[in-house]
Amino acid sequence: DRLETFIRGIPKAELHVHIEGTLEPELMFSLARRNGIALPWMGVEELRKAYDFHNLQSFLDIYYQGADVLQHVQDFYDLTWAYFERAARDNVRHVELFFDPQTHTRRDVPFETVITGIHGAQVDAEKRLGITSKLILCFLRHLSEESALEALHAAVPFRPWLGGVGLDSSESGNPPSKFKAVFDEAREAQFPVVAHAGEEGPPAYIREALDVLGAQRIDHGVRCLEDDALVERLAREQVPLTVCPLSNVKLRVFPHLAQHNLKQLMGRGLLVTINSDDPAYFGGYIGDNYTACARELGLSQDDVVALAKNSFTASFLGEDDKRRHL
Ligand code: ES4
Ligand code: ZN
Repeated sequence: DRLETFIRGIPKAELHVHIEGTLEPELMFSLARRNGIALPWMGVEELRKAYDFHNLQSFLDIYYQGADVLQHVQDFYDLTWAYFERAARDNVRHVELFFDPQTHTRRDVPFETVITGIHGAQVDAEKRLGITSKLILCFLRHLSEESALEALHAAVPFRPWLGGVGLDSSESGNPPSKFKAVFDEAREAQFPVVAHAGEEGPPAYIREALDVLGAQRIDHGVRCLEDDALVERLAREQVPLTVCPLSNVKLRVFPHLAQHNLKQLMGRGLLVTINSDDPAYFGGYIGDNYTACARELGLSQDDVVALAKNSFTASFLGEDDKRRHL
C-alpha cells in the first residue's frame, strides 16, 4: 500500500545489523558446497524449519554453526555484497555493520581474511550503490575478556577500516562490566563505542554499558522502560537505541509485534531507530521491520519520517554528512 511504498523509498540508515546474520540459507548451502563443509541440515527447507527460536541462546547456537561455511576472503565478500544489494532495495544510504571476529578466529580463519572480504564489499557498495558504511567490531560477551583483548589487538593494524567497537552475544549472566578493561583500551584508541544491553538483560546492564563501557549508543535497550530514572536519562542525553522489532518477536522478548514497546519508547522522547539485526534469521530486512511496525503498531507517515531521520542523527557520520542526509 501507500505507506509501504513510502517506507521503501525514504532514505534511511541501518545501525544494527550483524553481517553473519545476513547469511541467507541459499548462500549458506552454496558456500558449504564450495568449501566442502558438511552442514547438520539436509537442505534449505530443513534449515528454515530450524529457525524456530525460544530465546536469544537458541538462535545464537544456530547462528554460530551457520557461520562455519565462511572460510575465505571471497566468502566474506559475497556475504557482505549480498547484504548491500538487498539494503539498496530498501533505500538504505548508510550502514553501520557489526562483525564478530572471534567467531571466525576461534575456528582458525584469520582476522585479516574476515576483514579483507567485508571491507572489499564496503568499498564496492560505496562505488556501485552509493551506500556508505562503517564497520563495528563486536566482542562476544560469552567469551572471556582476555579473548576480547586478543580480538582488539588483532584489529590494531586495520584501525583505518574500523568505525567502532561493540558487545554482543549471550547477554544474561555476561554484564558489560566484565569487559571494562577492553573498552578502556578501545576508547583510548579513539574507537566509538556501542553495546547490546537491555535486550534480555536488565536495565542495570544498560547503565553499565553507559557508565562502565562508555557506550554512545545502546543496541536494543527495550527493557529500559522498567526503570523510569534510566528512561529520563536516556531521553535527556538523547542516547540512541537501535531497536530491532522482528528480532525481538522471533527471540520472544515480546510475544507479538502488537505488544512491542517501540511507540512507548518514542513517546518518552527517546532517540529510537528501527533496524534488522539478523535479517536472514528473523524473517525480514529493514524495510520489512518498518512495514511490520507500521501495520501492527499503527505508525503514521510522520512516525516513519521521524524514525528515518533518527537513523542518521544516531549514526557515527560527521555533522556535514548528517546534514546532507537530513
Ligand atoms: C544477536 Cl539478536 C542478537 N543479540 C545479541 N547478540 C547477537 N549477535 C547476533 N545477533
Ligand atoms: Zn544485535
